[in-house]
Amino acid sequence: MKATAKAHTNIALIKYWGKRNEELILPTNSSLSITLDGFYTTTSVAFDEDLSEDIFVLNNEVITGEAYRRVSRFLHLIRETAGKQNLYARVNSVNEVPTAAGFASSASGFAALAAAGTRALGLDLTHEDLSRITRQGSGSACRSIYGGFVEWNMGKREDGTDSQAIQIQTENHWDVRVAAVELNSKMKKISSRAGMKRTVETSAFYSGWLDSIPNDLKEMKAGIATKDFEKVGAVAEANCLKMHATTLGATPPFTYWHDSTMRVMQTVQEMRKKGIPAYFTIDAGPNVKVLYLPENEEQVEKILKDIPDVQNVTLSKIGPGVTYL
Ligand code: 2P0
Repeated sequence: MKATAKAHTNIALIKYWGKRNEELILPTNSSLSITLDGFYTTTSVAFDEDLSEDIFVLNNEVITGEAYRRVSRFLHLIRETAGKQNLYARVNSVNEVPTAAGFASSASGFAALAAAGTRALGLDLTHEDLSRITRQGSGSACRSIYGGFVEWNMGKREDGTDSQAIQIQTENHWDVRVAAVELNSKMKKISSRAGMKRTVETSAFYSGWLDSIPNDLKEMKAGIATKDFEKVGAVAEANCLKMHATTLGATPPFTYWHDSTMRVMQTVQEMRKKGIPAYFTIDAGPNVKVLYLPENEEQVEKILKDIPDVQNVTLSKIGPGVTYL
């Protein structure tokens, strides 16, 4: 009744931004990501008949409060799936997702928890089944089940039975790199959960965002299939800008950008004018991720590190899906 799994974080090139069902975590649009090699979570789950409640230890610290409840609720879903409602678990998680890199750890965290938890209870699941369960812990986590290039199909059904991720290409298809640029920013954070909810409910631009997704997905998939970096980069950057535009159309309006966020965006666009193909994307925070090709790594890293307010630049390759240890 014990298992250990490792899962990597991912970065969306076509963003997930909004839910049609908050309970089941069903998205309003399909999304597409790459899994990253550099950042991962390793989680052991041990179910034990002597326990009267779950225990969650993260980086050697016992976790309580909302983070604990979220993990325990998710374990309950796994217990229900396995038909073992009254069995509690000891969860031990280690995050190799440096906060310095500016990544959220919920994607790798819930993917590793889902993989270890389901295996510990003897469930024999396909990757698609596992992705569907993982989705209910955190939406973006359902993409981290797979390595390489991954699409989360939003699905049509209201019970969520067709909303899961699939792999489009493995991590060996194409060597694209990502630089995670962490900025020196003390902005108060609006969680992605709260930010997407406000946007769906109030943004004047939300329908425009949704209308643009099918074509972005089509172009992105064509770019990945033909390894057309300019196309992949341009579509990813434009999709990110549209997502962030929706937040400015919300009531009350908000943005995740800091002035230094814009400085990095401008620097990336200037790199292109100098002939270095590089494109940015940004999630629900001020930090920037930059897509580039291996032959430009040294130049890109140096230029990014020289920008004022840049605290850290962490480089990553495309990584694998869930593995069991
Ligand atoms: C993404 N983000 O596609 C988008 C782009 C942030 C911006 O998925 O509420 O932590 O747990 O489903 O997955 C972050 O949202 O939200 C996210 P929940 P999640 O990567």
